Formats: sequence, structure tokens, C-alpha cells
Amino acid sequence: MSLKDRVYFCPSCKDPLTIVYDDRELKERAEVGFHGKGVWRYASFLPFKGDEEKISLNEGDTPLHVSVNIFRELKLSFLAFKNEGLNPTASFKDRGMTVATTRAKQIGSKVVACASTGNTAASCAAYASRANMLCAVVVPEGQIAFGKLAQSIAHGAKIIKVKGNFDDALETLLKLCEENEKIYLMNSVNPFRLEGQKTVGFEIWEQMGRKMPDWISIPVGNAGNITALWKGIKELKGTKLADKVPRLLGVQAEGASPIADAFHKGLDVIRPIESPTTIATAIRIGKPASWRRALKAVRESRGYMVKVSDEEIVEAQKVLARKEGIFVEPASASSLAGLKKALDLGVIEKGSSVVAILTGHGLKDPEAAQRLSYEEVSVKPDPPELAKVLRI
Ligand code: AN7
Repeated sequence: MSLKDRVYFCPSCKDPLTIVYDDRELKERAEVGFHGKGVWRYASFLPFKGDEEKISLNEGDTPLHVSVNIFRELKLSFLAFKNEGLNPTASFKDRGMTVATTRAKQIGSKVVACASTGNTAASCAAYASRANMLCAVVVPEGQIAFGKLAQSIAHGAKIIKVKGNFDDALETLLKLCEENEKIYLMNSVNPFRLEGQKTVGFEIWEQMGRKMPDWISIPVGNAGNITALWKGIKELKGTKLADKVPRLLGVQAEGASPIADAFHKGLDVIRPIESPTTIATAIRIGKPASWRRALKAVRESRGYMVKVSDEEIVEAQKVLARKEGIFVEPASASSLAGLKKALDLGVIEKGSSVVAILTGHGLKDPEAAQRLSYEEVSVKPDPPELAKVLRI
């Protein structure tokens, strides 16, 4: 099927569309190789000719922090954290947004929109500003972290709060987009989003010296990111650039785990969760749009799905911040919480090499940080009193 401007779903199976390159095309792309920095370093694997105006904020090129403390406790031979919170708007969404906004510009869109638990909105708003487009973000009222809302405000997006959850927001916007040709949809059902997001797999592979780890752990909400990660990995393997593929560990929050549940029941369909709950508001999603592709990715990779409780998420957030110096939002911490669970279950063997993807920065959700235990004392502006307190 050729690329139509505003068609997002397959008319027969109703799944979101995927951009597919045939083997010959992939080989040609691999021969062009990788040049430059960030997401656009992988332009040879992106669906553009090269002469279009790129809408970029220097996304990608995020650090792969090798664990200095936790890996020992977890008895892993290697553990690293892919810190996607260090993207321009502080989440992994920017990888997909640079590509989708470039596409929006190419097809002459003036208005972009997304439904969001917060990060997609922040990213979409920033890239729309850069591209001189109007941006509307449709968010579940009272359910998105303040840092993310602040970003949408700052970038001048039109903020529409839906009285309902994320799934209601997405469903409503999708229906509107079916009728309204003016809006270009920036959710991960837009196949260009996934093209950008797949570059995280390319980067991990390059940063590890053109090697793949045994496992990659990744939080799963609407399931676009895990779908994109697997697509990129398969393309690398398909061109024989990578000699092996990692196994994928998809992590969901206990109160929002339709894909993990289907995986464990051996089902080929998910049972949507009507009222998802978790403190990890980014992944408070009950009807993930890319569930089928995510299940397929996990199964094809001989991977696994786990669900983690809010307590486990908070604990992982604390451990990352206090033992590795990396402050992430709760949804991101779920990739470490899930890794710990998979190790406890014996799904991931001791001595394995693992990369955990940390999807968003801790400052996105300042309220969540207050759930971590901490000490604070007030003193008068008086050196002796300060000294007394410091001696504890
Ligand atoms: C920090 O912003 O869905 O499985 O609307 O913000 O690709 O959905 C965010 C998702 C993980 C899950 N970590 O990724 C949105 C939104 C963070 C996130 C996910 C999200 P997907």
C-alpha cells in the first residue's frame, strides 16, 4: 500500500499501519550507512528522500549509562540505562515527533493533534512550535503530571481536557480525525512516529560497540515504543548489521496491564481494562492501540511480559535516583522494577547483559518524587544551628 497522507489504520484488520521496507530496499539503505548525530543519523532507514525540511530539536543521542552499583546486586554481567529523559522535551517521544512533524510539514499540515498522558503532548507541542503549526493536545482531565502540562502550556498548545481517561481521549480524537481532514494525528498510530522511535534500538546497538544485549527492558503503555524498538532491531538484523536480536521484556503497571495479561493467558487478543489505575500516569492505559504488534514483538523475540505494582515502581525510582544518580518519572522506573521481577522469576538468567530503557525524566512528575522517603529539617539562618543539624 502506498503512503496515504491521513490514513492510520489498516482497513481490514484495523491495526495501525506500519511502514515496511522490502529486503532489497533495506540492503540499499544499509549500504548508505549512518551519518551525523541523533535520530537523523539513521536517515537511511527513515522514509524520506533527504530533500525535505527536517523539523528537529537535536533529539536522540541519549546516554547509555553503564550501571555502577545495581548490576552487582542484580547479579548481571552488564546492565545499562538508556536515558531517554535526556531528549529535548525530556522523554523518548521526541524521536518519533521529529519524524512525524517532518512528515506533517512535507504534506502541508497546518494543524497537528494528539491524545496523551502528557509526554506525547509536551513533545508534539514543542515540535509544532518549531514547525509553525497549531497544536491541540487532548488529555485526560486531572490525570497528567504537572511538568508535562507545563510544557504544553509553555509551547502554546491548545489544551483540551477530556472528562475521562486516556483511552476516552484517544477514541474521541480518532473519531474526529476520521471526519476532519485538516488535523494530522501525531499519536503513535501514525506510522512515522514509530519510524523515529525505532532509532533507540539502533543507538543502543551502536553504543554497545555494534552488539546487542541479551535483554532489553521497556515500559509499555499504548505499546508504540516496544513495537518501534522491535521493528528497528529486526531491520538491523535483516540487513545483517546486527548478528543477534535481544529478547524483549515488556513491563506494564499492575492496574493497567492488558497486554501482560493476554501474554500470560496465551491469548491472541487483549481484554481492555475499563478503568486503568497506577501512579505511573504515563502508562495508565487500558486499551493500547498497538497491543497486537506489541504481543507479536514480545513473542517473536522470545521475550516476556511482567506487571509491577506501584510500590515496586516507587522503589525502583528510588534505587535509580539514589544508587545510580538517574532521576526518572515513575513509568520509566517500571523498566527496572520489571527487570528485578523477571530476575526473581528466573525468566532472565543471572549473568545476562541487559539494557533498561528509561523513557522520561523525573522532573516531569514532581509530585511523584514526594512519595519517596526523605528527610528534611528547617533551621534558622544561623551557622551553629546548621552545624548542629549537619552533625547527625
Ligand atoms: C514516560 O504521552 O502514551 O507504550 O500519551 O510517557 O509507546 O505508549 C506516554 C507513554 C512509557 C509508554 N514511558 O510508551 C503519552 C503516552 C513514558 C511514557 C510510555 C509513555 P508506549
